[in-house]
Amino acid sequence: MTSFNGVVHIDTDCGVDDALALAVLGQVAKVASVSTTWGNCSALQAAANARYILQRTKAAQIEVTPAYDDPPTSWAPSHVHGPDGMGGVFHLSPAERSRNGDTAVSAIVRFAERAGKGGRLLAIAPLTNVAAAYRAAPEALHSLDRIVVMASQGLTPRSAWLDETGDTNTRHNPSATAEIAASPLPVTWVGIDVTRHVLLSADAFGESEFGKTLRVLSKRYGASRAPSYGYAADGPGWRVPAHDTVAVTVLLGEGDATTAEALAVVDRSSGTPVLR
Ligand SMILES: [Ca+2]
Repeated sequence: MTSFNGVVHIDTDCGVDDALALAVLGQVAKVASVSTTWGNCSALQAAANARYILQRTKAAQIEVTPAYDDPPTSWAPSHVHGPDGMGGVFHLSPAERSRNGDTAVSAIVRFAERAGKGGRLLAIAPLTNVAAAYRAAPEALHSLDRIVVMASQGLTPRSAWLDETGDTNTRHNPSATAEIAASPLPVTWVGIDVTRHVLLSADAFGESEFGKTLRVLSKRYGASRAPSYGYAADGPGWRVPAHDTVAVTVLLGEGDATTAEALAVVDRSSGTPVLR
């Protein structure tokens, strides 16, 4: 499936679509390390969620390091992902802080220093950790082969849909996104104007126990998205958007992304920050 043979670090706020991306990447790539940040849920909750998913893949032994910074007071969990980020399907308790004092930022920097051109970073969360890692060790992050970010929108016309549903990762931390967009890092942006068109149906999950679990998880999420995406909430027309998994395919070299060169600013004109 993949043309990329190196190692991968994943930075995630492990919600439902992150879970599917981790499940795919954990099976087909060499995942070296994982860090979490707040976004769909808290960073400690995201760590518990990511561990739960990765334990069912070939990446079962991989260290998951949460950030310890709390979300801003303006943050609240979305109704789409629920308080635990996974729609309440698994009832997982948040992870505990790591005893060795390691941080999400140091995990990213260490990965970049070790992997260099043999490494790719998948960022499927607000860019809080990635921007902090860049500030701490810009040359290390620049040495990576590629950083694939699920955020932004290409130069398609803005829409009411984007204003309402759009670029969650940018919306949660626009200054971190702007910082990475303005950097010389080797970033490939996978925009929501592309990922929104990749919709999975029930048969995409297969009939393994893990596949069935992911289908249950995805079905609730998909149903909650049905009104804004325009598919059926139930029955054979049921679908679920695969945002983060599209970023995985780009990271693995299986497809091209929205834009790489043209974007640089966060558009705040409607009150909904969007990278363009
Ligand atoms: Ca995410």
